[in-house]
Amino acid sequence: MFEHIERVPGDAILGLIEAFKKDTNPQKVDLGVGVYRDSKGNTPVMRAVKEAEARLLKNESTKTYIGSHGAPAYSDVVLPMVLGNDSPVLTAKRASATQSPGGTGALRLAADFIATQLPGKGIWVSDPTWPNHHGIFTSAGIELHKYPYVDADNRLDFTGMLAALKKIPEGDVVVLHACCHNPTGFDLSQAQWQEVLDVLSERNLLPLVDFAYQGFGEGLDEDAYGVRLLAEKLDEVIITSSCSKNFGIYCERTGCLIMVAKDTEQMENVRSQVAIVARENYSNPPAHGGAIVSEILSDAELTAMWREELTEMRDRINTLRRDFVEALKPYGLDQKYACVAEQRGMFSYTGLTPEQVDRLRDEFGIYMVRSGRANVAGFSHENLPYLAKAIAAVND
Ligand code: PLP
Ligand code: TYF
Repeated sequence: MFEHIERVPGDAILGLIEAFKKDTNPQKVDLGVGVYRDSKGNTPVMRAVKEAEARLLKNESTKTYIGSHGAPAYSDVVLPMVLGNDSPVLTAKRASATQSPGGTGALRLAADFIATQLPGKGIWVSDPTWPNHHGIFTSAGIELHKYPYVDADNRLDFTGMLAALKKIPEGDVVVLHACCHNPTGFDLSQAQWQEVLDVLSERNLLPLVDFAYQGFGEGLDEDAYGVRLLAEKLDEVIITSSCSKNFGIYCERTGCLIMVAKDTEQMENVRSQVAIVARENYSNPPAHGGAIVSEILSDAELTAMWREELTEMRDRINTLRRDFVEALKPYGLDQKYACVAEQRGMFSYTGLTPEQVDRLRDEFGIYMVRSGRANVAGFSHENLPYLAKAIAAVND
């Protein structure tokens, strides 16, 4: 039965982890997979998470199923985190939250919902986008298309993006990154979100906003600007939220699908269909990550501790962005890579070519995705001089 099955290459981003481990260069630098690192290169468990887990272990009384929508306590804290404490969408009771196995699980729920409940609708993703978007939507049977996002000079191509959005067939789905665009780091300004809103509204397009990095760009509320604008101004919005990065609970698989509908009645109809999609995929989501998040966000002391740690992470990344450009000054390359200080989130489209990325890996033990995407959290004040020297060498 299995004779004909071909072996296929693994995920290029995850493959970098293995290649990096095997490299014996003592100065090697990992700028590959999108996981936060502290100044020592570690991805530690956040203090607020440790404390929440201690409390959970002490108080947990059952491990029974939590239901297809997950724990109500989790929805109760995630909805205001994403939509805002005083959101009119919440007051109007037109948002439904379904706990999911990570942001990826939420994307899969969204994909299956679109495929079964909105048959024939195409989906539009930015070019480039997180490669998993392609796989998730096409494997659900949805026709995938791209809109431009970056120009040939490695800048946000907002004009091209908007022109393309204006030509999308009415009723199709448009995937937008809420903040910290993966892989480029180019985010929309508030004025640009407004222009996107106008096109979505005029052309009756359904936004699917992928919100995997809330708090990693400018702040928890600042990063939610676009999400909240669309949810408040449009009748229908799909949001996929992830707690993997902002709570550092990657392996606990903690995310949420938020469906915003025109009114409570329609929201409840949609919600009943999402429950079926969840049930047919994995029945119930894992409970632990959601329990950590609700423990933290329902306790003022833990919330303050978590916010402080998240701020530390964000500030570290944004400082490293500026220091990277500064480190390139002696080589006369600061203007060429100035975009790194302007981009936001974990990633930067540096503008390095695939050939330069190959040389950085082979000659210097510096690992990043061949598109030139670097995980900025992999920079450190120890490795910046080495990185700058290596980048200067591959620019000769
Ligand atoms: N969407 C984007 C753009 C991402 O970069 C990620 C990151 O890994 C995800 C979704 C999914 O995150 P999770 O690990 O929560 O599944
Ligand atoms: O883009 C990244 O690096 C993160 C992590 O199949 C990731 O989003 C990468 C690839 C993948 C799953 C997660």
